[in-house]
Amino acid sequence: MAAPARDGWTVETLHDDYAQALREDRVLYDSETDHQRLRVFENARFGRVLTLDGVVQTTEGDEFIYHEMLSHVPILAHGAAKRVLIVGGGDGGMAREVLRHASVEHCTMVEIDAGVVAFSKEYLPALSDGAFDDPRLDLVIADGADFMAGGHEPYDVIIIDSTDPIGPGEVLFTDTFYDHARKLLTPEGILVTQNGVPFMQPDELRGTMRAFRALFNDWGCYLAHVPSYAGGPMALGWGSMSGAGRAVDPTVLQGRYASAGIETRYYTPEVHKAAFALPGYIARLLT
Ligand code: AG3
Repeated sequence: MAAPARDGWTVETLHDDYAQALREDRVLYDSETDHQRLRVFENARFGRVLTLDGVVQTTEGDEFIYHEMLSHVPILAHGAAKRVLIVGGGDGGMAREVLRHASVEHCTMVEIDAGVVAFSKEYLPALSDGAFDDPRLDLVIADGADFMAGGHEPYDVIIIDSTDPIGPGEVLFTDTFYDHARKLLTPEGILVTQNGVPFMQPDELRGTMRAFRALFNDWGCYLAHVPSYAGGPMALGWGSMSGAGRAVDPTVLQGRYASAGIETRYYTPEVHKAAFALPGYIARLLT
């Protein structure tokens, strides 16, 4: 049964037994693209909120947490990432954070929905903050799964900035997709994924971790607290053929962070290391 509608509020449709509601102070956009229903409204606490098919994707207020943690953690753990691939991420927030690293020479972003990109530039310009004009960015409008299956020069970091595994995002959670991602990584390369909120969506993380165990030498997940992804911390998957990235020393991370010269609001080298500490109920989903 869907959560009851409330006038002037958006009630999220993601979970069966629990829903968050956000007041809509002003609806800025509401329309159907070829792939999904897109809405943007304004909320006093979160700023502009983007929903796809009734699920909160990002908000101006707390997007920094998710985007910083899915970009700086693998990039700084790698230490010399030159080529980065983003799958999804049409709002441009992930590309913005990736391109803050001067060491990144090339960033490919594969987004299935051209509508999300065009629309985000207009209604959520703070998200991309000029990233779409960066000459290092190569925007490809294609199905991420098809792109992955084709031959490409390998990447040092691959970031899956997906929706939940419902609708167009579903293929980004399959074993075949992860296997293709693995083959597209350099030997020290790192794959990171969006795996939902494990308290509410344990199977989403369990499924990805089962696939990672079979594919990667070093695998696991780390956590970030994003208020608008309600229901507990969000799990971010980690897969690599090399253990070097995850084992990196805190002092090394501090040095890399300092020389990258980027200012962050959630990420710190200490938070980076601590994010891999898993509460028991989440650790059990990995066994
Ligand atoms: N995509 C991740 C949305 C996941 C929402 N899931 C949830 N609340 N369990 C974000 C796209 C931002 N670039």
